[in-house]
Formats: sequence, structure tokens, C-alpha cells
Amino acid sequence: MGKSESQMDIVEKSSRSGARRWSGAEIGLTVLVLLLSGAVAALLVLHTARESSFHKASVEAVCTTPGCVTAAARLIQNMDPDAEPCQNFYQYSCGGWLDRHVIPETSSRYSVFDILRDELEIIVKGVLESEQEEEQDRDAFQKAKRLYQSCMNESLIELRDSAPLLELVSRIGGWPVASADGDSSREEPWSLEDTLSTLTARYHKKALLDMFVWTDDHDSSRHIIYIDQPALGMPSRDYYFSDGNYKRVRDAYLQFMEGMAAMVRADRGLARNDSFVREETERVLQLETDIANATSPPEERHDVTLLYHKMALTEVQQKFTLNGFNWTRFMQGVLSGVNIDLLPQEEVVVYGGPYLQKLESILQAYPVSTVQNYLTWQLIIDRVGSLSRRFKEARANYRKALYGATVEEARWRDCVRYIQSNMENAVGALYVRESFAGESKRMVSGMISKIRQAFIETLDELHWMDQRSKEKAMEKAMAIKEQIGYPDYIIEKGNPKLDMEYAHLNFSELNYFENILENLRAGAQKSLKKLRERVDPELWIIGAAVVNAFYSPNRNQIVFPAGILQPPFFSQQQPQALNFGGIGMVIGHEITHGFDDNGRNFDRDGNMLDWWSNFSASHFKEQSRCMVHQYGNYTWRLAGGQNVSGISTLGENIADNGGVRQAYKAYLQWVQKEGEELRLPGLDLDHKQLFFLNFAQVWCGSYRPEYASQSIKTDSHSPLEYRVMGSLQNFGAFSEAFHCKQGSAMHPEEKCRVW
Ligand code: STS
Ligand code: ZN
Repeated sequence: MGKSESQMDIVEKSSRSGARRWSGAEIGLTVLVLLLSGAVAALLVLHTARESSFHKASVEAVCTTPGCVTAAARLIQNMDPDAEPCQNFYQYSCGGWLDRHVIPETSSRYSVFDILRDELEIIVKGVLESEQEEEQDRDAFQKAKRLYQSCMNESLIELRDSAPLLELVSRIGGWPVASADGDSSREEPWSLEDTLSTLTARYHKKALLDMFVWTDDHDSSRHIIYIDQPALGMPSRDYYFSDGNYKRVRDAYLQFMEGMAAMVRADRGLARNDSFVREETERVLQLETDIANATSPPEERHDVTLLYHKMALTEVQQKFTLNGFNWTRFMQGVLSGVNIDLLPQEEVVVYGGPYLQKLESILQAYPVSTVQNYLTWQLIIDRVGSLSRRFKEARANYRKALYGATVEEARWRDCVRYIQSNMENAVGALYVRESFAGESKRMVSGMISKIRQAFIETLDELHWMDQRSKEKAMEKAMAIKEQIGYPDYIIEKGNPKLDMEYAHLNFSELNYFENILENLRAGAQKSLKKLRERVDPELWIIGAAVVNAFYSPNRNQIVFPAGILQPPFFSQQQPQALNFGGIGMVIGHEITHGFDDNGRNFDRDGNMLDWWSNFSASHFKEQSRCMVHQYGNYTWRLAGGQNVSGISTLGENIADNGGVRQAYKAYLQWVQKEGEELRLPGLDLDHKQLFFLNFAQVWCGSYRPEYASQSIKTDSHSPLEYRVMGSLQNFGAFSEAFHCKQGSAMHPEEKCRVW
């Protein structure tokens, strides 16, 4: 649904006049709209009318447009006005929201941000289910809809039951734990190299080793092969060794693996042999525990300059012998699917050196059948969601332990998410066509230039950085490229590029499982074939139908998909205080990622290059240490009383702190130029306070304890509450706006500041 002309007019007129006041006729009209706009708005009118302080003079100073009333209603409902803003600004901003929401049985975290995603999914469901004459839909849309229909066809999925799984297992060379004698009867000898290359190139699955093609950190115009440690079956290495919740998940994981093996055995007509299945699956878990132990924890992988080791393939072979593992056979196997031949002196970047050093002895300690059991299990685990109900039931306890959610998501949500992440541009086009106001692009671009300017001006305030480094930082900030909303070509009817992206994909409405396998192969090939291609600066790194924002260090680029350009982040109809506290803060956050502990290692062209003086670099580390301690001191009760990892969340915390500061500065400059905004009805807050309130309310939300335990180990963002508290405790302007006394919880003596 596009925004109407008249609504845009209101914004345009008021900003041109600069007076920011509404005429009597406009007030009359909007009061009428207000009366018609439902119970919330009506309550608001009553509430404000009863307020004794709401005298006549201030009536004129209040904005009563539908946009203002809607925003005010939201802000009021979310907050807890009885809480003390200087003691706990999160409770003050979000107490109302927290009281009125329970986490749905299907969710592990529920927040204002998550609800935006849920609502976006409803829009995508609508467009994927909309019936058009086939010939009216372009190819890309037809394919997206067909894929969605295949996913929704649950009765057929039930009917096919384990058949697609058994076929997959046999294609990967069997699953010894689900074979007669524990060995899959093969004619050819089993090869680790070939199995890993099939997993990588055909199923986009990275187990035991991760090989991928990505922009070379040292040369942002070309691609290169990377070798890294793999992801694990459970979300982080902690699940393999720690107690409490992690142990509960581990037990459920083992049970899940056992259950799956038993079901596959039964469906292949084999005897149960429970003790054999138990022994084998326990051995697989032991192998994976050893692998987890060999991986480096995130805290040790933080410095990308230390992670990066470029070497010739021959050197990889010498350094990481892995009991005779033939690296050339493995890598050539991966690349042959995209018709690329390895060069005699092929260069490879090794990120996971310490892991590879340890892998040799692990592989020596286990029989081939255990390794094979492990690799097949890794392939199966991701596919369970697309099998019949009884397989999902075998997984239910594991998911409950992992996420705390007791009920599976509605099928349509799983299907929407799948199509969204596998056909980003087709879904992006459908979403934009349905519900994105094109005018937002221009306004957001204007905000980006204001916030970029604020970042540059803020450099002058920094005592820890010398002039030379400030100039380099300014150059880098000026060079940041921006992408807003969506790539134009996806909505151009005459442009074939969108359809061409999916030209090689042929989905069947009947075979969801095979459609997935086709997508996996296509996804792997799409990324592998880039090896000999130059980096395309025009490429969008994310789809339009996404509620999120991004910074790419290799591209020095910020991206704001259409999905995030909506309230509470942004609206042409809401006060600028809210836009700057919302999307303005997100823009500042993404810009600051270019200068966080990771981004700072890349130059204006996206090349890993040290542009820092020794003085500035050592002070950057000192300033950062303050934040590592500050956030590392937050104890999260929900995660069993664990502390936040100050190191793993450092980049996001630097970005949050920088983002809110730059957005605030840019907003004050806007006010100076355009004049102060009208107040919002029913809220006794000035425009500066509204800025902070909207910033905080994006993060109103709660976690299930199971998911808190997970995200404290896997999420690079601090828990919602500490994102708000941490950034504002460090920001003197917040305390000024809310008149907080020094020494109060929100205005501590010690403040951390990087940017
Ligand atoms: S790093 C992008 C950042 C972000 N934080 C998230 C998230 N994305 C997704 C899920 N949880 C936390 C973008 C952002 C910054 C500030 C405010 C909102 C979004
Ligand atoms: Zn971020």
C-alpha cells in the first residue's frame, strides 16, 4: 500500500513553511480524523482533556495529525510513566509493553523489532498467495509462488513421508548407524575428500571444514577461496561442554539423533538394535564434542587481521596434512560443479589455522564409520523441517530445549521464511510493490548525509585520536556507499535481470524436498562461481523484504532494505524526533560499524589496510576496553546469571553508542535549521526526550530463558535491555534531556566513549 499524495503534501508544506504549526482548519480536520481513528485515539483525547496542565496555549503547540496521534498512542502504550527515567530508562520506555505482552508459544524472543518481522511475513504471505493469471506474473514471481505452494502442500509431504530422506541418505553414501551391519554397503572405498566436496558443492553444507568463496579481505575487487572452522550441529561450542541449560539441550540433541536413526532404520526394514544405535550416536556426539573443543571461541577470533593467513594451496597441504587428506582433490571436487579448475599456485586464505592443526588427531581417533555417521547426520539435521510430521516430532524436544518455544510455527510462516531467504529479490519485488512508499528513498538519503556529516563533525570532539587518523576516518566516512530500499531493476517490468536470476531453477509444486535440494545446489554454485569473477559493486547483499540494516566492511557500504523503512523507525508522517531516534540511529549504527573493532581494519575501498597511527590505534583499544568492561559487567539473570561477553558484543556496542550520538547531533542540527517540532498529544515530553524514547522502544521485548542462554553465546548484539541502558548511560546529552542527577543509574560518573 503506497502512501497517498495528500499525506506527503502535509510533510512537504510544513517543512517549507518552517513554522511547524497547524492552521485552525487543519486542526478541525484532524480532530475529525482522530475521532474516527478508533478506540486508542479516542481514549487519548479524553486523557489529554482531563489533564489540568493541558491548557489552551499548549493546545496550539500539539500536533494532532493522524501520524502524530498514532505515534503518540504507540509511545504511551509502550512506556511505564510511573518508572523513573533516570533510574531505569528501559523500564520507563518499555514497562507498558512488557506488561501487555506475553511471548507467543511459538517464539523464543518477542520484541517490537520481532513483531515488525512477523508483520512483514504476513504481507509476504499475502503476495505469495495472491492468485494472478499465470501469464500476468513474471517468471520470478511464478517460481516463488510455486515454491511456496510446494512448501504448503503438507498432505503430499505426509504421503511421501521418509522417501525423500532415504533417497538423500543413499546419495551421500549412506548412514552407517541406519544400515544393517553399521556399514553402508558401498562398492567404492569411502573418501573423506569426496564426501566433503559433495556436501559443500551440492548441499551447501559445511561440516568438519568450511570452504567458501568470498571477497579477498586484502583486495576488495576480487574473490578468493577461504578455509575456516565449521559450524556445529548445536548453536555454539558451549553446548558441548557446559552444564545447566546447555546440558539439557545436549541430552535432547542426542535423543533427537537416536530417534532419527531409529526411524530411518525402521523405514529401511532393519531390526531396531537400540543398543547399537545408542553406542553409535554417542560416539558421534563424542566426535562432535572433540570438534567443538578444537574450534576457537568467538573471543579468540575477534581480530580479523590475525585470523587472515593467505597461502598457496601447496602450503595448505604441507601445513595441514590431516592424515594424508588431499586438499587438491577436495577443493577441485568442490569447484568442478562450476567448471573451475584450480590454478597450480591457487591462493587460499586460511581463517581456521588453529582448528586445522587440531583436527588431525581427532580424525585419527575415530573409525571412518563414525565420521561418516557424523557427516550424514549433519546433512539430515537441516532437512527435518521439510519432512513429514513424525520426523518433526522427533525433533520437538530438542527445539524446546534450544528455544523454549513449545509450539511449532504455523506452516505458512516457515514457508514464507524459506522463500524469503532463498528468493530474496523475487520476494523483495513482491513486497515493495505491495507496501513500500518510493518517496522514502529520497528522505532516507537526506538523513544519511546529515548523519554522515554528524559523524565527521564528532571527530573534532575526540581527544584520543590524532589529526592524521581523523582525516583518514573522514575520508573513509565520505566514501561509504549507500543502498536504500531495493535495487531498481527488481520492479522494472521490462528488465529481464530478475527473471534471469532464477532462469536455471525449475520448481515442482509436488516435490518440496527436491526443490530445496535444487536451491541448495544453486546457492552453493552461485557463490562458488564468483571465484574467477570480479566483485560487482552494484550487487545488493540483502533482499528488500528484510527488517534489518547492514554494513559491509569489504564494500564500505551501508544498506537499509525497504523492510526497515517503516514505523517506529521511519515514517513521513511521524515527527522527525522519532525518525532520528529510529532510522537515524540505525544509520549512525551502520556508519559506525565502519569504525568498530572490525570495520576499522578496512580502508575506504574495503581493503584490509592499517590506516591508523600508532597513537590513535592504541587509544582506540583503550577506549574500547572501557566498553568491554561496561557491558561485560551486565549480569543477565535470564541466561542463568551469566555476564554478557564484552568482547563478542564490542562491535555492536560501539555501533550503538556511536549511532545514538550521531543521530542526536544530526537531529539537533535539523531542529536548529527547521525549527522546533510540535509536541505530541498526551505526552508531557519535549522533542529531545521523544528522540530517546523512540530509540529505546525499538528494543522493548523479552526472551525465553532457553533462548537467553543461546543468544548470550551466539548473538553479537547485547541483550535488548543492555543495548538501551549501555548506550544512554554513556551519553551525557541523555541525562541532560531527562535532568538526571550525576550518580544516578542512568548518569554514572564513569562513561565510555569510542566515537
Ligand atoms: S547489525 C544491524 C542492527 C541489528 N541489531 C539487531 C538486528 N540488527 C537484528 C536482530 N537483533 C538485533 C541494525 C539495527 C541497529 C539499531 C537499531 C535497529 C537495528
Ligand atoms: Zn550492528
